[in-house]
Amino acid sequence: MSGKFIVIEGLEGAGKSTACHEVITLLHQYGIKNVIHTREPGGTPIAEQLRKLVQQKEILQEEVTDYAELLMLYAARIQLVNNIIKPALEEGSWVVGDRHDLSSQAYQGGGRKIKPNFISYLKEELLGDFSPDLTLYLDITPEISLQRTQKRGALDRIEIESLSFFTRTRNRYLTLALEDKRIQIIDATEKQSKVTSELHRKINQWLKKYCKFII
Ligand code: T5A
Repeated sequence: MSGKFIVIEGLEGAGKSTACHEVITLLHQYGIKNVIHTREPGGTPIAEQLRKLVQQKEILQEEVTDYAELLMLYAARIQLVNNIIKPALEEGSWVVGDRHDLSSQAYQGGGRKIKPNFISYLKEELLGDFSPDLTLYLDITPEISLQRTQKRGALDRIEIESLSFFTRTRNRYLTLALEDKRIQIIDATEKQSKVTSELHRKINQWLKKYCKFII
């Protein structure tokens, strides 16, 4: 595959949407014109339907079990990876993803306390060795996350979870990020302009190291 896959991760309100746009603009400035923007769950007709099932508070008046949630997220992911992301990378396009597999490890593994081994098994079976070239994890506290999402209005099925759920999710993000050199942490509690300049610095550094042909 000749394109690259860059993923932005973080809790609700971490600034992922803004960061995705910044990364795409920066790539365009480097002359990388074919850049696709994806989001998870979502990004294909089936995956968007699954997104609704995962996020809506009252789906057919039936409780969503933790395992059903996990499996719906992986169903959405595999639709997106196989039908959109892999073909795009093979054509030489770059993909900037708003969330990917790390979200499941953090939210379902950390937040929901599903055994990490089971999630790793699903990942291995469904995605094999496919993984992002670079992940930028925007780190905020659950308290700041809550403040920012509450400002936006009505909360969805996951956003109404407890502070301890988001604390476990954040802790899992941090643990995984520290174990993997392809995941970089950005302090996203800072004001927007500072977060953006740190994002630029990290991307520039990474492009210089791994994509020498660009600079
Ligand atoms: N999920 C998803 C799982 O549980 N497991 C999985 O495997 C996957 C893939 C998806 C939901 O699904 C869950 C996690 C989620 O609950 P989503 O569409 O990714 O949802 O939605 P959110 O994460 O909820 O997206 P948000 O829009 O809330 O977050 P963003 O994109 O991180 O934040 P953004 O850029 O929209 O900013 C939110 C607000 O904060 C402000 C912005 O101006 C905006 O108002 N803000 C800042 N304010 C001050 N200082 C800063 N530095 C700021 N940065 C942003």
